[in-house]
Amino acid sequence: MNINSEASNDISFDDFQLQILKDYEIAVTSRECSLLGRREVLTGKAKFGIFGDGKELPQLAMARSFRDGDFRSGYYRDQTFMMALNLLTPKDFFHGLYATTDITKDPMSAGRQMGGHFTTFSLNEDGSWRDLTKQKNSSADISCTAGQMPRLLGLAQASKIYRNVKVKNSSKFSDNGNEVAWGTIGNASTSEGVFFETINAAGVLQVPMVISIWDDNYGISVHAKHQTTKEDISKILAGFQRDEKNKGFEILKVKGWDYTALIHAYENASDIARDEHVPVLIHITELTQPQGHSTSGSHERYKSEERLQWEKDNDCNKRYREWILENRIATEEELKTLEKNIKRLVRSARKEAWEEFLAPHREQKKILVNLLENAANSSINKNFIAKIKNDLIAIEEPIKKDMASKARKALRYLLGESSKEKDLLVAWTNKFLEESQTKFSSFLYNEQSNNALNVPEVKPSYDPEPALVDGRLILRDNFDVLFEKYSQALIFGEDSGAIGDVNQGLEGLQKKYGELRVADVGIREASIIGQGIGMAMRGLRPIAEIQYLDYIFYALFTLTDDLATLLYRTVGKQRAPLIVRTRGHRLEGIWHSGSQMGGLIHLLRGMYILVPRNMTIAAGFYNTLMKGNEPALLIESLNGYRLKEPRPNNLGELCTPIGVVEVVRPGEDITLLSYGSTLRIVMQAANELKEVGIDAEVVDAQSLLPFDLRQDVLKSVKKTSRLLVIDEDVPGGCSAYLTHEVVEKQGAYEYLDSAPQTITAKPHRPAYATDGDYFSKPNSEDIFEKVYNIMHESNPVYFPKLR
Ligand SMILES: Cc1ncc(C[n+]2csc(CCOP(=O)(O)OP(=O)(O)O)c2C)c(N)n1
Ligand SMILES: [Mg+2]
Repeated sequence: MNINSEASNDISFDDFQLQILKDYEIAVTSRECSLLGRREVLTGKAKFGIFGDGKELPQLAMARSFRDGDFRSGYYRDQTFMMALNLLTPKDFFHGLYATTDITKDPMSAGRQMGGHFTTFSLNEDGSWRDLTKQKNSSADISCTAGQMPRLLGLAQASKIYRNVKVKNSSKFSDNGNEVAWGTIGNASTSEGVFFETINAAGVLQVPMVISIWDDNYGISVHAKHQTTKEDISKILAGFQRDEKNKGFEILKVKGWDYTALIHAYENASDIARDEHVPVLIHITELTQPQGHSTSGSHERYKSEERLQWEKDNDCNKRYREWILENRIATEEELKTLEKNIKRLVRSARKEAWEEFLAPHREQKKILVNLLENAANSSINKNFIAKIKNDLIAIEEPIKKDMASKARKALRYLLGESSKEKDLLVAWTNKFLEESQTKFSSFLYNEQSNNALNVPEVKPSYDPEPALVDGRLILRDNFDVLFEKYSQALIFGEDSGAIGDVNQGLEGLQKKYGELRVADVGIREASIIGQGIGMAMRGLRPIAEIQYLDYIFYALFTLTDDLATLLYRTVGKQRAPLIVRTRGHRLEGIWHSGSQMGGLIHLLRGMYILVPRNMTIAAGFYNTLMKGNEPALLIESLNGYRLKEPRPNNLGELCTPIGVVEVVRPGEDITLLSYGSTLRIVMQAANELKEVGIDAEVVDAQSLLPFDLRQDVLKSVKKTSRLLVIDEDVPGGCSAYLTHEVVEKQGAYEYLDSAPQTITAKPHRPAYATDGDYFSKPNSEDIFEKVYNIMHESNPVYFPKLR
């Protein structure tokens, strides 16, 4: 549908005039920030700048239709939208540019993200939820193009859930599902696969999502002809348009300089999405980049003279101004006065922000100069320290690094001396480093008391003669209790609904809890995770299922860029307690035996990663996670669903502690640390080793992130003096991580009588069938022989050579 210019008919003409001038004021303010922002980078005050110039007008229209409770999931061009909603002031804007590490000054990320990444607070200081229905919400941006798409789907789907499922205590999150999730994306970023994946999923799910495409014909220097078939994204998406017979999208196309058409389109989109829960796509064409893509280059290098001239003539702010004059909404004189005032206001906001950015640094500088002077005067290396002090004095606009570096270098000249002055310098340095480090490193994980790590253990309890049942039944019955207990819990994945997952761990639960809470979804891992992230950000407790661990890589970018960094990049102001359920480790062949734990534990810092060896422990982990607030990846043992386990009588209640290892077999001679499916093989080898007089202690890591917070493995090594880590990842993968944890972090090297060693899978993928497994993954003979050789090396007489 092409939208024609026509005034919105919901408000009076006087009000409309006022609105127009207010919008013009915001457009000019935002533009002035962009222009000055670029200068701040070019003069060296800020490191990088990417701005919203050339995209002002459609964002004003979007802001007009955005209501309390709504969510934005967008990208770095959206400063005008944020300003229109009073969520970003010019001063905030400059603080973001300078990277001020104070959240009250840079509310977007306390300096952690570059400018242009927009956030609102979902959480109070104590970690409790704010009332999200009483504020306008922006989910925290990430830089990765189209990375905002998966989460957008979940933010929209939450409304659908709240409208159709009875969720207890949901008043802070939704008013009957009336909230719209608003996405924004650049034209070139629609080339990403996840854009198409998400669009398709939103059409299938019919969720209230309005996605705007800011089309300026370029993605940095690359023209639309290299990006988009027919150079026209709405044209090629036309097949998604809904009609009388089929559900789908409403697709609108509007020119980015046409104010009335924009206002009309956004009102229309808002109504369709909000009332009908139909997704809407708005293609905004003819946008420009007055200053090029970012501060990293100039667009004169790659745009033709004609294009540059066209952009000047069609700059949305310029055309808006012309339209205001043509329609006599204001005079030239009035606009000039307005523009002059705005210039002054933005300049003073910039000045104030810069002064505020520097103020705490200058204060610390004064203290440090004093300390250095006193230390110099009391030292035999007076001249060297005085030089450092003078160098610091010469830095007029100091940053933290200047002070940290100078203080630490000065201390080298005080080696071996002892004085009160030195002690004071040491104390200042330690405190300064600690406080500064916190500003950059806090909130990788939840630092509040509502953390799953604080959930007390509840051991499984058993009837006197418990039934031995398939592992999958333990999971199923545990999920049953969870869904009963938590009305905000829901699970979805490929085959998770009607058949109750590929291993029947959810058998019958869709019938009981409905198709929205136990749901089948398309084959689209990235947006499955996105669904989970978005819903978790709106107070639901989703469990997103990735059918096999081997396929998590199709979602890995969303997990690592979005979910794992969310708490960190918002300095604890937003969270998504999403549980990712999957199954992995050895089963059959290259694509169903993955145990790529090294990759995952490195890429997913910020999440918990749990690898239970059986389904009772897995059930306990789910229960613990539901009581906490952290995102987690839980990998069930793929070959454990049909193994018999005694059925606990406290399913839904038992809680496995996170970050705690379990000694599964006590022993004296060597510590065998393992996890997951491999652990069963380690146990078999340990029993066989007993026959040759080797008494191995077997420890199940269970929780890789975090690992062994009580340092129980160290206790084990203190007793055995030997350590072998066994897993089925590649050499140097997770086994190297575990060895680092035990030997270096826990300090076990002091107690070792033999070199710490690892047994892993081969570096290639696991080959098919039983022999493929035997020769690809560690087997019990490998473990037996490795342990035997370690013992042989330490006592060749008692343990003669084996082969
Ligand atoms: C996944 C990913 N690939 C590449 C980049 C580098 N990059 C940043 S912006 C950009 C161009 C985006 O163009 P478009 O989507 O049209 O947005 P515009 O900047 O034109 O508004 C690229 C390639 C990135 N940030 N993320
Ligand atoms: Mg573009």
